[in-house]
Amino acid sequence: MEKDWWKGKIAYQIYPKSFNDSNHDGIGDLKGITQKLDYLKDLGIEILWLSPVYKSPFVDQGYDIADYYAIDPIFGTMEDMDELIAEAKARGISIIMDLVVNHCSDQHEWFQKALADPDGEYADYFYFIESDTEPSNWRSYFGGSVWEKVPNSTKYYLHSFHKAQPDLNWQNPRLRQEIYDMINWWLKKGIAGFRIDAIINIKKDLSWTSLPADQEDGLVAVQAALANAQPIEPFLRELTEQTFDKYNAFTVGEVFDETEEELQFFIGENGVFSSIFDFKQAILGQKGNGWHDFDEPTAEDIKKSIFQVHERTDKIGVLSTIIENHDEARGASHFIPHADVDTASKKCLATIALLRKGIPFIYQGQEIGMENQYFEAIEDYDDISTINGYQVALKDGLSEEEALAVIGKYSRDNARTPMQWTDDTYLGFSDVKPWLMSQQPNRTINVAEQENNPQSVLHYYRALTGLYRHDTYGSSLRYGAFHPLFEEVENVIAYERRGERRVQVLTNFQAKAQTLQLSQPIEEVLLNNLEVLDLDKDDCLTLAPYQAVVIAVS
Ligand code: TEU
Ligand code: CA
Repeated sequence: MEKDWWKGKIAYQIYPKSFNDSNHDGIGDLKGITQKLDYLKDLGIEILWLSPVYKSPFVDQGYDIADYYAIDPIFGTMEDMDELIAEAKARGISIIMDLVVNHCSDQHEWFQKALADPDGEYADYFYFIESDTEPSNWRSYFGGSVWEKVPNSTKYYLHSFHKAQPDLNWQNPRLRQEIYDMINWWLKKGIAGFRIDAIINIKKDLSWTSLPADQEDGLVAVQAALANAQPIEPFLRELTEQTFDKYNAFTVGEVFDETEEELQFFIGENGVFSSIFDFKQAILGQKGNGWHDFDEPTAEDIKKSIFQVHERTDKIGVLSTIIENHDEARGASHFIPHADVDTASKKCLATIALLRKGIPFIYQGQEIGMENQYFEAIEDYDDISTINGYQVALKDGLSEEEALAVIGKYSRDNARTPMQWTDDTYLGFSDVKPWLMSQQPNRTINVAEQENNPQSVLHYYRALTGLYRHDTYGSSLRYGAFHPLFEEVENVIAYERRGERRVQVLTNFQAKAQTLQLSQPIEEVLLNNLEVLDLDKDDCLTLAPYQAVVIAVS
């Protein structure tokens, strides 16, 4: 297999609990995914990332792993997994799994053994710290202290996320070896690589030094302590050499806030990962005080962010790009102004996202333009982070109604509801009540309807991914350089992909028309999200609101 086999490919993320239920229990499963592989192939998918399917108590929806070598029974069996890998492969689709090794579940055998003997060898798989009181004032990602008392002991253990997700001690060579063995076991099985969860958190400030509080609870976000942590490089270098390198695996790291230097280390020549996600657009407008303190991103913000990201990164390595994932609001609801959300604007957003340089990850349902979901009450939400976000908003003085509105916008459950296959009672996802569902799903958005509608968002996504396979222009879109165009024209997001050929992507991300003077004649129109093309004899192209046009120039 070629070294960089994954470059220029199109990826898709599945949230297994909510993709397709094959055995009538209201929970998506592996057989359900296998049944939909032809759908994914038709969509042009080449890499498939599964969010965790390992054995788990699901406190954080599978990101709390109780056994890395087992499939959770709600998803099926190891045979189902082998079948999925083989069937995907037969369709030219590589499967990557979620690698969650900053922490495991408190139900994992290692942690159970550690609890049984807080001074024994397994305690050293975790951070068990002797202390009269919490060793530091760090706040976990899901709220509250990162420290929890070890029962029947004078020690505390560290959890950067939920208390049911104890952090693993990467200082311990035995723990590291266990992780490498597990990774190699999966790679040997035939998976093509991993998306690597929360990986920057494996480094710790081992002096457990408290920092100035950033909120009234006296705590400080645990991220702040990463600045004083021991270097992460030796761990990741060893990880890669012991595992991924041997299998030529594709790896994509979940990395936030990387410095220029770290970028080199992660994805540069000799980088430890194949790629990392570009989260710069996802976090636009975040001010660090919680979901209730958030500025909505404008078209200009999005454009500046994308241009800056490519300027900074393309000379170093390959990014994986998203507009949404299982931790974010739906892209259509997040990036398009509320009044403008429709088929045209969704296609416009899709054009920008899929044709920019990098490996685009389409999140399940994005390809039909699924939007944020309505939940009536806080009790209807499942996600622990949402419940925390709600409490933080209340503490900051918002009314219950206001707090609910805020989480309605940013809750992770917006993206975690069932995939909408049909307009049936349970959306063609299941024939019984799904594990999570909005009281008022927008049933008009569904695969069955869009299959029959050539103007649909789904057909448009197929056309976009079809361009990657275009005989003449495909390779320029997959591998070509990224050059901003019309940077100074407000609310126009446009760029050229330049490889052997030149392809220009011109989008008007606003509710009013905008004229562009093209610098050369159009050779061929490769894609247009509207029926009209307003071009005069002097190569003045007037884009209608949310029009997206992809053209070839010589
Ligand atoms: O997310 C890590 C992370 O730092 C954030 O995305 C965070 O979970 C989110 O902003 C809180 O609202 C990864 C996974 O993607 C996420 O689903 C898990 O909950 C988390 O790790 C813990 O494994
Ligand atoms: Ca099921």
